[in-house]
Amino acid sequence: MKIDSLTLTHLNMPLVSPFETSFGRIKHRECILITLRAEGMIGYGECVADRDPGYSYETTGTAWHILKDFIAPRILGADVKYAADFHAHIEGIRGHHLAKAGVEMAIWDLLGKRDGKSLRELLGGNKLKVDVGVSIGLQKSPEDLVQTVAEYIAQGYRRVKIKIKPGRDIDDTSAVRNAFPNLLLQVDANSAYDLKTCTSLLPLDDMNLLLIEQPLNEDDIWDHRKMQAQFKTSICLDESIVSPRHARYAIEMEACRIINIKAGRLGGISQAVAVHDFCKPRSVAVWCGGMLETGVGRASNLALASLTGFNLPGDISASARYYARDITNERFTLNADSTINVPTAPGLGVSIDTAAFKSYTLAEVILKRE
Ligand code: OSB
Ligand code: MG
Repeated sequence: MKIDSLTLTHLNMPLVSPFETSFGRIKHRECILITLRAEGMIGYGECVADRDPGYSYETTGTAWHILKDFIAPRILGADVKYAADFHAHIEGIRGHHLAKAGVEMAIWDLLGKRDGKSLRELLGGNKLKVDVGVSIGLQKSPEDLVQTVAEYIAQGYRRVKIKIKPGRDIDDTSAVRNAFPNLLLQVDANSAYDLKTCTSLLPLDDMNLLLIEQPLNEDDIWDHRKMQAQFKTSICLDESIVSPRHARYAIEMEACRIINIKAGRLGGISQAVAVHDFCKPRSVAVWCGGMLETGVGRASNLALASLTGFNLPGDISASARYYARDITNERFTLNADSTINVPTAPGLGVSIDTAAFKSYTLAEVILKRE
C-alpha cells in the first residue's frame, strides 16, 4: 500500500459541557485529524493531543510539527503492508506517541478497507459490544457532582469515574458513594499528588472503589509502588504507562494492579494490544481509556476494547456525552446494559460528516509524495 498523501487537519470542537481535571478546564477539544490516501482508498486517524500540555507534554502544536516535518516525509511514497511497517519507517523518531498513534490509526483504517475487515476483526477482538462507563470532570460542589452523576446513571451508565484533586477528593467521593452505595465507582487524580500528600487519600480505602487512577507523577512508577503498599484499593496507572516496557516495570514493581490502556499514549494500537497481551496471562486487569475522542478515535477505542482481556468498563461514552455534532456521520449510543456496539464496517467503520468537519477546522495542510 503506497501512501500517496497525508492531510493534517487541526480541529477545534465545542464540548457539550466543560471538562475539568486537576490539570485544567476546557470547553473545547482540539485534535488533529489525519487523512491518508493510498491506492484510491482513504484512511482516517485521530491524534489525541490537546491544545495545552496538561495531560501529556504533547500538544496539537508539537504534534503538527512532528507529523509534518518528521513522520510525513518518512511515510509518503512508502509501502505499508502492516502496522509494523509504519513503525519501521518512523524508527529513530523519539517520543511523540500521540502524534505517531494518530498516523498508525489511519493505517489500520486503510488496512481494514483493503482487506474488507473491521478493525475488531483485524485485532482479533471477539466482543461485539463493550462495557462502558462515563468520566465526569470536577463540578462546582459535591452536591452538583451527585446531581451530574445521577443524570448519567439515568442515561444508563453503570460505571462512573470522577476526577479528583487535593481539596476536592474525600468529600466529593464520599458524597457520590453515599448517594449511590452500589455504583461501580472509580477516581482519577491525573498526577495531582505526591508520595507525601497522597496519604490524604487513605479514607478512599473505605469507599469500595474499583480503583484510584494515576495519583502520582507520570515518571513516579517507583513511588506508586510505595503508595500501593499503603492502600487496599487498587492503583491503576494511566500517564505512567507509555510503552509495553513500562507496563512490565509497573507490574514487576507492584506499582499498580490495573492498567488504563490508551493507544495514543502508547504510540499506537499495536502497542496497546501488546500491553493487553502482556497483562492478560498475568491476571492484571485492563480497560480502555479515553481522550474525549471524536467519532474516529471512539471507533478505534471500541475495536480495541473488543479484545477479551479488557475486563473492566472503558472510558468510552456515547457521542452525545461529548459533542452535539461529531465529525463522523455515525453516532455511538449507549445500550440499556451500559455497553456500546463495536463498529462492523471495514476499517474503523466510520465516515466523515464533511460539513461538520469543515466547521471545526482551524488549519489544514496536504502533503503529497514526490
Ligand atoms: O485521564 O483519563 C484521563 C480525558 C482527557 C485526558 C485524560 C483523561 C480524560 C478522561 C476522559 O478521563 C475519558 C473520556 O471520556 O474520553
Ligand atoms: Mg486518566
